[in-house]
Amino acid sequence: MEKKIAIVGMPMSYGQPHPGVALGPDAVRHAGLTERLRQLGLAPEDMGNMEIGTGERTVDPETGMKNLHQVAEACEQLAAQVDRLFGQNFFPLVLGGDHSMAIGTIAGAAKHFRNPGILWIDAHGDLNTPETSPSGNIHGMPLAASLGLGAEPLINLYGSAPKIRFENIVLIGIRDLDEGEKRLIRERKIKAYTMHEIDRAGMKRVMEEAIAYLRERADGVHLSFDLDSLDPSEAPGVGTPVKGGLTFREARLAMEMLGESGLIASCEFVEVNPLLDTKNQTAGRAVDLIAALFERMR
Ligand code: EXY
Ligand code: MN
Ligand code: MN
Ligand code: MN
Repeated sequence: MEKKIAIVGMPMSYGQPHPGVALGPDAVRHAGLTERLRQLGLAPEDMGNMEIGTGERTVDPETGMKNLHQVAEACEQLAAQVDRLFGQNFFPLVLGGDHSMAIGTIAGAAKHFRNPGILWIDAHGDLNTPETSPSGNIHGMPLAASLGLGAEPLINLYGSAPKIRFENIVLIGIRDLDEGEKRLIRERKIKAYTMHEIDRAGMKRVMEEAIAYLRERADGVHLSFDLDSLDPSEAPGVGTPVKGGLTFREARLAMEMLGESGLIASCEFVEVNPLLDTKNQTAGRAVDLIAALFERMR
């Protein structure tokens, strides 16, 4: 790969309730990320962790949203950092942190494309709005926010809404959707591959279709990879595990095919929580998948 990788840690935790997810970026570093990338002949530059406020946790009495302003502020900073790294011709590799951070990553990356695309690999849709969310947790809302749906401080941060178009996203691995998310996928005809479809067609076919779909529409694709897409037996260190997930081999094949596709311009690996993990296994799988993505990148 010609571009240099910039590693950015995003110790975001305000999007969900479990302590420990802010330690995710360092857990992935301890699992040997830079060493693995160096073995591939790459020379990643580690930019360290973003600074996140330590303000008290809040609940908006009207909408039930949790820590709205803390999330928005941190995402704004991340967007600026990702924007800057693109400007310096880096390939941003962002480590999370809870998935609410994707609002920032996508806002920064979207500035650099006419028609940005997103590949969202997750057990969840992350398509809730304050109206449909059962929890008020913003890590269940980042894809909706990037599409321009949800609270004003989230949808308009670092540029006006929407950051991406409905027809430019593909979801893979989903198996736990709330009613409002199902409705949105149906009504807006969002391209989504559930575990059922992966079981029937196989990951090879699903990735071929997803890659062809995005190649036709987008001029740059951001990969947002939630470790809870993996089966909890492979990745127990996540805040919202859902059984019946991807095997490591399926996920690795997906990363290899994506790397080969040459489509991906930036990526994030999120929701690693070492306090919920067993022997840092989930961070280890994150490193394996990141290596599989870059190993085949042109
Ligand atoms: N759909 C549920 C909610 O909105 O609360 C759970 C969301 C979990 C989101 C995560 C990490 O991908
Ligand atoms: Mn997620
Ligand atoms: Mn998830
Ligand atoms: Mn649910």
